[in-house]
Amino acid sequence: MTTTPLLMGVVNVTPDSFSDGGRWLEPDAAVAHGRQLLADGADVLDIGGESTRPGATRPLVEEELGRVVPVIATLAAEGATISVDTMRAEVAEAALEAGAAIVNDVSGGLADPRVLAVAAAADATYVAMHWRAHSDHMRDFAVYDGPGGVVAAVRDELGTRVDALLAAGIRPERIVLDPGLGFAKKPRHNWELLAHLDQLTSLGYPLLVGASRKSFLGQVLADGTGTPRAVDQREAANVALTVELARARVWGIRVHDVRSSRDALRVVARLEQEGVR
Ligand code: PMM
Repeated sequence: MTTTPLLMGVVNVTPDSFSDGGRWLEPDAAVAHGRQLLADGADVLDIGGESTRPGATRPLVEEELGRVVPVIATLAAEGATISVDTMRAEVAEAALEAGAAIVNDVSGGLADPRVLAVAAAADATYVAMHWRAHSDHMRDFAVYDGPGGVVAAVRDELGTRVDALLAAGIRPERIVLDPGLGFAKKPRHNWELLAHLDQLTSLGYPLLVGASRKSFLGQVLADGTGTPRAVDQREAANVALTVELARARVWGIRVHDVRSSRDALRVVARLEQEGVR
């Protein structure tokens, strides 16, 4: 039996995302990009209208709605499984009405607690990511001095979010957790979390992980002068993580370049057929 994780392809309908801001802002461009990601082997399209890059300011809710809803409606009508990347109840509700099946909330319900009732009412899958603050000041919250460091803190804080999700009526089988790489985390925090995902899995819920193009990969690939590798040249490192995440049995992997991670997952699955692990 293979246990290939789901591949979630990112469609950022934003002017300012760190990796691809502005490229898919027009609805037609976003839809075309989504179709290409599906052709490349995406299981799910994660469509978002708010950039969460460090320092980003928030769009108006009307702007966010206008960016994502038409794109979701078109791609969902074509049969795609859609996740909406939003922290707002209003956007989640409109996205679910337009055909989305998953609410991917990077704040785990902290930014707008009403999102939990929206997900519960629709019986949607709900991804709760570890988060401490909005992007304009999240760097101030990258402090993990307690016993057990970042892994224990993220585990505890996600556990508290699970309590809130269940209290809001989200069914346990609809819950997915995410360590939130890069969100109020320094590079070493991201690596520690990746090295100890088993401690998060022990909460009893599937995991989604997004490392694609993030700055901690740029930093590990820095040149001799310490200059980080450019955003568009981090893909081989990301694919290495895709392999590791598959072997760690995560539920899903969030990536920008679906084709390369799909290829890697095929290799992992083929080796599993031979009895590897
Ligand atoms: N990262 C980003 C946006 N949304 N959602 C989840 N669940 N996990 C993540 O790690 C995550 C996310 C930031 O990356 P982007 O700006 O390239 O989309």
